[in-house]
Amino acid sequence: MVNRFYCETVERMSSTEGIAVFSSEKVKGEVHFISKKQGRATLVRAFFEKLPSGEHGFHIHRAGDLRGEGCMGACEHYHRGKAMPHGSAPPSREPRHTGDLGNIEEGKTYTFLIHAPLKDLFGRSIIVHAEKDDLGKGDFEDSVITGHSGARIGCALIGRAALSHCQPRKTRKVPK
Ligand SMILES: [Cu+2]
Ligand SMILES: [Zn+2]
Repeated sequence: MVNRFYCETVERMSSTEGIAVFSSEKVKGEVHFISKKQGRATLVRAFFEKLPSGEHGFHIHRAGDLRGEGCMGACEHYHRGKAMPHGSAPPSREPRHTGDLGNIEEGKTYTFLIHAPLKDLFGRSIIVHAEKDDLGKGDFEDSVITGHSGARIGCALIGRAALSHCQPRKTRKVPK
């Protein structure tokens, strides 16, 4: 007989372990997180079915405190190791923050491998910005800090995903 422990183990090996859900009127989408390389790296897959037109800066931020207006409690970009200026998404080898994920647009699927354990991402947040991220290459004072990507128009907590026996009734599929 297949027991619950077996189901959970199989589930853990094969599917989404972490989830961030955006469900406001302007920003609707999901970001899925899967542990890789014995837990030393994390695969991040994002799909937004609704975003204002154009490109939008996209980052993992250090904190998960979503109190107040404008997602300011998310603090700065998530980073591990010695201090670096802001940069572009993986697999860029140039100086960057661990949580820098470049730009996203509505209706496209994005996949990144980031060098951080998933267990260190739980409780942090992921943010969609109003403007395009200049990837640290712009002339603005904040280009090397935030990519001059402007206001925070959507923020979501990175949480633990449901296992099959307690799946939410409606889940959006992230296209492969
Ligand atoms: Cu950001
Ligand atoms: Zn950054």
